[in-house]
Amino acid sequence: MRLTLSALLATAAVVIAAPASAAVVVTHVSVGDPNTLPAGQTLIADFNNPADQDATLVDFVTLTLNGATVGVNEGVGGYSGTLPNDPTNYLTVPGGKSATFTSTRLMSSFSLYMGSPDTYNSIRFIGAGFDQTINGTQMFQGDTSQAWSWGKRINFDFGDYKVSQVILSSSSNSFEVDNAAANFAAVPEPATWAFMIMGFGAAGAVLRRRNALSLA
Ligand SMILES: [Ca+2]
Ligand SMILES: [Ca+2]
Repeated sequence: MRLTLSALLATAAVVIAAPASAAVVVTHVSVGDPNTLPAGQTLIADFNNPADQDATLVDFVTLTLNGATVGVNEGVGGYSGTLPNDPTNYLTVPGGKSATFTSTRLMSSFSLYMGSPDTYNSIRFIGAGFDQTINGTQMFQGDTSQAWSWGKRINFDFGDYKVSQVILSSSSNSFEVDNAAANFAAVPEPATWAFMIMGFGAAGAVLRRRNALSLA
């Protein structure tokens, strides 16, 4: 089989090319169910231990609570609402504060069980060449009830993009969430890397041969 340089470069371009679409797809995947996770997602944080607020269940994710609280005034009007069917502790992001998940493994989707929908809640996703903020109106799909009886798992799918940081923030009290989960992108197999390196090597060899021929 004879591989031309253009074919090799086309293959390389497909591997390297930046994804075309840039929209986070927001889906409400379950109602009133704190615990069921979307297929393929891993639980990151359950916020059940107020004494160890940034405890995470996977060692490649860190959580920074920039004024957000766990086990503080949960269900106290004016500060933190409640999450239906969830008797455990959860994360409250009050006005002017934030909470940041940072992962060394890239995420292809992320989800949270959320309560009391507020338009002033927001969630920001950051990855290589990617930075998108979803506001409360988008996140809760127009639901502005602020009802404490409202509880849904909301999933954020990044399409072809990969996200390494998720920032929850709110401009007023409060943004209440529990049981954060994510689908972590597969780490390329050694064989895949070997194939790519061989491909680049072959492209280089063709280039060198062409240069040698043109000098002749
Ligand atoms: Ca919890
Ligand atoms: Ca709320």
